[in-house]
Amino acid sequence: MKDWAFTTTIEEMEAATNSLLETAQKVGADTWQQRVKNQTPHCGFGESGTCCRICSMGPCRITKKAPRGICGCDVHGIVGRNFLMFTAGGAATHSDHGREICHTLYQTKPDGNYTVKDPEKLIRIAKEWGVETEGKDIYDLAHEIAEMALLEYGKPFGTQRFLKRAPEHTQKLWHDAEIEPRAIDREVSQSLHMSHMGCSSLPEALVRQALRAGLSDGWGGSMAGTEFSDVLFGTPKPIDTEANIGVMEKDNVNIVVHGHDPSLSEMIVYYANDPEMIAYAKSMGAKGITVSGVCCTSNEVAMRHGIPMAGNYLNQENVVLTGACEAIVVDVQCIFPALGPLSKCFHTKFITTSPIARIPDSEFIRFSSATAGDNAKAIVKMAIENFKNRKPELVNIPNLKQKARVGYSVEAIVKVLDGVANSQVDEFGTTKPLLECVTSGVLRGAVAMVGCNNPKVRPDSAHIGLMKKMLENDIIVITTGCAAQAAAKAGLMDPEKAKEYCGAGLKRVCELAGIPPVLHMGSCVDISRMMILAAELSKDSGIPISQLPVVGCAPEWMSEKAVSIGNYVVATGIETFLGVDPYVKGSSEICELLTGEHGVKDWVEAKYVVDTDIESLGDKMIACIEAKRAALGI
Ligand code: MSK
Repeated sequence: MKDWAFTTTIEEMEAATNSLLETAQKVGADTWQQRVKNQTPHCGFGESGTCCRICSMGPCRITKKAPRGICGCDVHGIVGRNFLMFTAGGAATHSDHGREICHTLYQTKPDGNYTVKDPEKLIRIAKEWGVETEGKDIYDLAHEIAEMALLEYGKPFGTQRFLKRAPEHTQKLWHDAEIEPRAIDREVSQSLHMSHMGCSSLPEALVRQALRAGLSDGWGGSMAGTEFSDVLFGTPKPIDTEANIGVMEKDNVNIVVHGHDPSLSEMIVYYANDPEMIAYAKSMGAKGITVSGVCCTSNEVAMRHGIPMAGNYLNQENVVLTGACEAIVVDVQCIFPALGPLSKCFHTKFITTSPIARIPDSEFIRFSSATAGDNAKAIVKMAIENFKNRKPELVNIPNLKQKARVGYSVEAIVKVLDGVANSQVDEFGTTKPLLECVTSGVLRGAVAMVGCNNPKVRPDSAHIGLMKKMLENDIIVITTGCAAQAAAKAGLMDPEKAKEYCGAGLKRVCELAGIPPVLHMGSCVDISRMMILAAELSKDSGIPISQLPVVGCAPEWMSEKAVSIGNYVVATGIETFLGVDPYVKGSSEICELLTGEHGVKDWVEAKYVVDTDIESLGDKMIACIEAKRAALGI
């Protein structure tokens, strides 16, 4: 076992949090650590998925004495419906994020708030969709493609356009299993229809629709979110940044962006760098302006501008507890309502911006693409003017940060790995160098590690522990979301330091390509990038996705979105390992369908593995990768 001397340990992160919790106590602030205690133990019916409250005859809770709800639904139907509703919530959320991005694309104009930053990508997608591009103005094309993308949400006939990106083998599996997603809104809506009182209670039908709704997210709404964010804001390229709470700066105005939609944070970043705003901050006694981020909004601006990452999901209260946060500006998703009352204990302005995320005790500045510049400027100004209200005796920014190289879009990965082997590359590049590393055994395989934090798991310990284990075993890690930020905070994205902890093969690849062994691929919607990468690897090798030595893992997941993600990753043929139970253990039939050898595995050639013992989860992941290698004879 290596001595991970250069990384930031979980203990150091906890010590930093504890010092912030002392401030919380001083000012009488409520924190999630306390609320977890108040909520423990959790309801056993809820945890096993056996509580039904979809009509007003109940709620019905299934026990040995009462094996059916009042309508007669058994435990398998109840657990299955709950699982499907969870998925629909996640698919709706990710996809609606994608829809907002499409609307923003529709608003682009040469001198507007939003412009087309990656015209090549736009043209590539247009060609893929059979749209004539020759001689067309790029903004006319942007508007045409945006409208086509928006129609994917409600088209009356046909299936999602992006499905054609999958290998033919995968497309056939989806077709045969009848899980090809049609219009995105239709899949969400049909999921809620099926789980309504008096509709489906057949486990197989519920799980099949859960996969279909998940696919409408991963190969529909999320993919639109990612692709058109790239068109709007630029396709990420490797860029250096820093991560952990110490990126906030004591003498500067600190603005923290939090949420998911880059349309807002891009503008905040732009105006925070405006010389006029910097001069204004100086006139207010600050040395400058620091924008940092939390959750996926942070990933978006880190990948494109090198904006530092202050923390992930369970760190969102920490940024306020530093006493040095002038404004925490949020858009949508993963935002604790607790930030309202917490901010009131400090001078912090808690600014909500979206009609989709209205939260008590916040200041609401409605953000829209038409007025984006003015909105962002007003927010930055508000933060600057709040600097003077700081209480110096409450300021405590723990000195914890690590360097991180981020920005590994599929395009970037293909490009950097081309330096490792001398394969021929076509116009858009190829994954062949990566495949050569895997088939030769230099790399044993890859893990896509994604997802949130969850107080049920010691924060970040599962992400970081599993990543270290993979690196030592020559397994490269690709990551998004809060898992990515966990890696960055620990130092696993510092190419110089992290390579020292890899097995010999992975270390060599990292040195030759100048990459860290844990690759930051973006935010939650960017898991669609991982699907594209898997599809390209399969097409370039002729090996079905399910046979590649690649697995997915969400060891600390918590949100409905994560269940939707899990469903589309599994449905894409990638075995997916969870460290938190998805509220299904109350039904042997649903568990069998999701984790057995003859459920979803028969339809899509992959399944879930759930193990809350993280060490054992890691062993199973490695065993799965090695078994796939053995089956391929490599
Ligand atoms: S932000 S969904 S806590 S990864 Fe995408 Fe993090 Fe999970 Fe939110």
